[in-house]
Amino acid sequence: MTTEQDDTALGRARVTDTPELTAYYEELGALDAGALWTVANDIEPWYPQPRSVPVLWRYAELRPLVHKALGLVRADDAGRRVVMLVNPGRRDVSAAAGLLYTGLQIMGPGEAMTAHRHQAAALRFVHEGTGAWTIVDGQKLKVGPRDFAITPGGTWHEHGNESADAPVIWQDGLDIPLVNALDAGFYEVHPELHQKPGKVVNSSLLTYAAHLLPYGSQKWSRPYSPLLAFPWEPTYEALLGLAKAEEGSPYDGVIAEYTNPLTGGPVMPTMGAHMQLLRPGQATRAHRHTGSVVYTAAKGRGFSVIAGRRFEWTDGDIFCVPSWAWHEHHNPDPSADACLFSFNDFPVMRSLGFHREEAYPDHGGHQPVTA
Ligand code: GTQ
Repeated sequence: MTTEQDDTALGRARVTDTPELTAYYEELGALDAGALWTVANDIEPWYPQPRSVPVLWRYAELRPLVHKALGLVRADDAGRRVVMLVNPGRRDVSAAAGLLYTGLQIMGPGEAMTAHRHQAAALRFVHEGTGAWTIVDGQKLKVGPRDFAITPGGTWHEHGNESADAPVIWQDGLDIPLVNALDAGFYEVHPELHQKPGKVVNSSLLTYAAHLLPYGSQKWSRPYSPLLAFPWEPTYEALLGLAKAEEGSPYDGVIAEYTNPLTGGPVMPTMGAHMQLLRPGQATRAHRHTGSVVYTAAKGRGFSVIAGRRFEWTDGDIFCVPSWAWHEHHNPDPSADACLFSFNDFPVMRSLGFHREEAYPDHGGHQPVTA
């Protein structure tokens, strides 16, 4: 089923145009109708045909342009001051890959954005700056470099930077293109423009971070994680521990998912996120799966081979793996580990029964590199 087949096969549409048929298609078109066999092979491909292509965005190249936005637009006017990363095959929907959006948001010292909420879910991965905060449904979170935080769909949120001298740059990941593809988008500005945060900062971390389920947590009935922030240090510690205890995945190295502590499942119903560690010198085997992934090099350097192309990455670089593309990750450094943060639409794929995965069959699990 997944091997390449061609559309001359019996059972596939193979009608050649004639003047009579062309006239018939026009008659149908005039009634807002059409003949299935003219599009059947395109709308029912043998296997996924993403319009997204593998792309790598270099942080060193984007960073000066992200900084430039600070002087060009005021936060109040822009709403959010964000440089989007746009896949050349998905410009029409502002997606970085598949139906996932990503962008680099910059906030100057002392800046604060206004509060809003929308159906789209958001997540943040901090690239630089120590002053970032966000208020999610009245709960203030402070986040630093390499921390991960979520703003689930429908929650009020506003962001800012309390540093006196340095900007914050964090990466936003949203399911905006998915929500729009399903015509389910709503957006509201907070009636008072700002929330009144509770007194306790990082309260969800204080509540849930110790692998203990606190009294009262059974009452949580929302479809997302009550734990909203996942700091880097314990995440990295956990991966180092995991690397001692387990071999990990042949395709991803030492990989762990950020989870909802109440369910063990993904943090939000539409997007999941992982942190993975590649041991010194590790080369993973290639595999492919349905679902799109946006990766951020969080530590170290290495390269990934995606659909036969080699993409070199270093700290801060962002790259994407479109659905069903073969991919493998390499950390050629013999003395240092490398970490990749990533987010994905796997929860959607799994809940709809669309999840599929297969291992690369040849060459000892590695793709021939063509570019
Ligand atoms: O922070 O709410 O990059 O609504 C794009 C849309 C960030 C946000 C983005 C958004 C946000």
